[in-house]
Amino acid sequence: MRTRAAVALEAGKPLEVMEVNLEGPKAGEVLVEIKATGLCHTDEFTRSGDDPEGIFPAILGHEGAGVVLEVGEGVKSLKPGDHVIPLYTPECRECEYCLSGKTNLCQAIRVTQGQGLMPDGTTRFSMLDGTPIYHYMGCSTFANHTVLPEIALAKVREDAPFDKICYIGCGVTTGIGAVINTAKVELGSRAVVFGLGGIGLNVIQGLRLAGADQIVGVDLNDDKEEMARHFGLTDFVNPKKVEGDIVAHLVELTKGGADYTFDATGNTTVMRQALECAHKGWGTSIIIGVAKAGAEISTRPFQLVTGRNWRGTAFGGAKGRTDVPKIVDWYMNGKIEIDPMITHTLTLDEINHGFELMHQGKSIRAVVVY
Ligand code: NAD
Ligand code: DAO
Ligand code: ZN
Ligand code: ZN
Repeated sequence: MRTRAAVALEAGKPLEVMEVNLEGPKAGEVLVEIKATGLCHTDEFTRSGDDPEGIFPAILGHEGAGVVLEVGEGVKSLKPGDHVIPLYTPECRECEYCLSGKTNLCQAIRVTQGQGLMPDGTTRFSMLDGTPIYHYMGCSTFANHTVLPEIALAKVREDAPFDKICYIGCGVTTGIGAVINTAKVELGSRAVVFGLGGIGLNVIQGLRLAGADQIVGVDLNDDKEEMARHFGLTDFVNPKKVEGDIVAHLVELTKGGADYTFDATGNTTVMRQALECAHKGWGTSIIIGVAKAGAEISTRPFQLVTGRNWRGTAFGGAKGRTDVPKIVDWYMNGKIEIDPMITHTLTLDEINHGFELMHQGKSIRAVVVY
């Protein structure tokens, strides 16, 4: 079949909206009509050329929602008409990692996914002249139709709006999951969140859900404060306005250091600050942000000797097929909020404008509706 897609032809160039070929689903695969997709910072990381593992030409996008149109041989858990959210972290429920109960990093299709290929080592997308187009994070939601392995699709309820729940495919789950699955924040905790963008705001609503007493947000952009307060922020700090050391300021503000801190900036200097403002003896700092290629983190080992913990999280530690449908329920039942964070709705033809809004710090989430 043919479908419309925004194709990343080369690193650093705007996406080009065009017709592409899409082969039908092979065994264990599913054809999905994507109804909406969010634009995440990680798509921009790859589009811009900052991602050393970026492969081109590719169809980016990993934060989608849609409807199953066709299933390949052997697919048992999904049928045409089912509503689904693509998962860049699949859940096969059979590999050593899935069975460990200790991680969400299913490895069943890891190698081919990282190469921009389907599990059989080929692509389903191609240009009209036959040139293969690579998949991205196993999802490629910047195409109106895409093919995914069955294990990379979460089946969700049918009354949930696609233009909102697409955000659960990355940002919402990453932020809330970092709090609940990775940090396991307790009632009454004090927390500091660095970066109040599409991920940080969801860390904040996760902290409110977990019953944190103090939620400090740190951002260079004062405009981020108002939305963050809506989601549960109790204290806002702009480092540019702090006289002296930001770490000392945050330790004092949290009365000795935070129980939990989160980096949602991707900046390695910030990651160090986040670790060092965690409480001596027990504070845990979670890295969510994806740093530039080749970047390294550092601190004095004594920070760890004296009881601080440094950890990271991918997709908020969530097991996609199990946890994502529950998060959709939380949204539909009013337990979490998404709508105010969807600040812009665009057509596929306007997708490059979405990346401009991201750069200007004007959007939290821009969503393309097909
Ligand atoms: P965003 O651009 O919407 O938000 C980043 C925020 O950080 C902005 O508000 C910005 O003003 C602020 N900021 C930048 N530098 C800062 C500094 N030095 N001090 C304080 N604040 C600063 O980005 P996002 O979509 O929220 O993504 C955040 C990070 O999370 C990115 O690195 C992204 O790639 C990563 N991410 C990780 C996962 C994961 O599974 N680990 C998933 C999705 C995104
Ligand atoms: O299993 O080795 C692995 C890696 C899984 C990829 C997890 C990526 C999560 C962080 C990237 C940001 C996603 C938007
Ligand atoms: Zn993302
Ligand atoms: Zn697995």
